[in-house]
Amino acid sequence: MPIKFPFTKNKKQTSSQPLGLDFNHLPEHVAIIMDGNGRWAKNRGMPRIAGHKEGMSVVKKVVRHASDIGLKVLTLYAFSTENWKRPKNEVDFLMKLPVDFLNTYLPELIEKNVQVQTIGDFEVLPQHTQKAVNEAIERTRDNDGLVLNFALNYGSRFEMVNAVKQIASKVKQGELNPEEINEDLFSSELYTKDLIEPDLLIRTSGEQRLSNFLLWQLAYAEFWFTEVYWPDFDEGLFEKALYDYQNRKRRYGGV
Ligand code: V07
Repeated sequence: MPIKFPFTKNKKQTSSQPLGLDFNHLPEHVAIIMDGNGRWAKNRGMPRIAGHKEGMSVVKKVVRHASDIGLKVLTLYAFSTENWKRPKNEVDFLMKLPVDFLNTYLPELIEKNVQVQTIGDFEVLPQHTQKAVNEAIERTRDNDGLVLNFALNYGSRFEMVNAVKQIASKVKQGELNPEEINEDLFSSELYTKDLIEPDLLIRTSGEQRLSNFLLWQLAYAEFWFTEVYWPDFDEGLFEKALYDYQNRKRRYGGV
């Protein structure tokens, strides 16, 4: 299926002129905080879960686009360690979304050569969630296209504290000398040990915070924010983020 570039459907924030993306110099790893689903629903007099459901359709669109333009890694913040504080019905609904998503979309992920991965404390998720996601990981293990990395029950401080515990225990066992502790060793104890670092962070819905997302890994990333709620995000805005990223790089990279 031919893909038309650039994708400039969104008239609100993107120009109707071609953006002139340089497809040879895209970010390799894009991370997204998909915020504003509840507010999107509230503004329409709908329950919060309706916003999450709509948000899930946007995930499909963005994954398709990321895969089509040849991104290497897309990390999506689907559920944070803080999200357990939400009402039980909302948490239950959120935990069914991976099942729902994969029921309808796993064949396309396989067809597109996408590899599914997760970061976060996976073992405490409900069995049905784990089962669906594990099946997707299993069935896409040998794919070498886009890495679709879902942050599920993820918290960056928890991740780093665990890394410190691992390192401390190696020192205690005499397997490691404190002098050998460096940034690479620390990185190798994080969930993201096998991934390249994000080049670009996108957050929707007007919030400009990291909210405990990839604190270590985003050290050198560009940050891009939009007022648009996640259910209204689309390929046009995604391209705008990539375009702005390229322009920033050009300005102080001297390329
Ligand atoms: C979730 C939809 C997107 C907006 C943000 C919150 C709600 C896709 C997944 C998913 C996760 C793992 C997987 C396949 C799909 C998902 C949760 C929430 C918990 F293997 N969207 N989405 N998971 N939302």
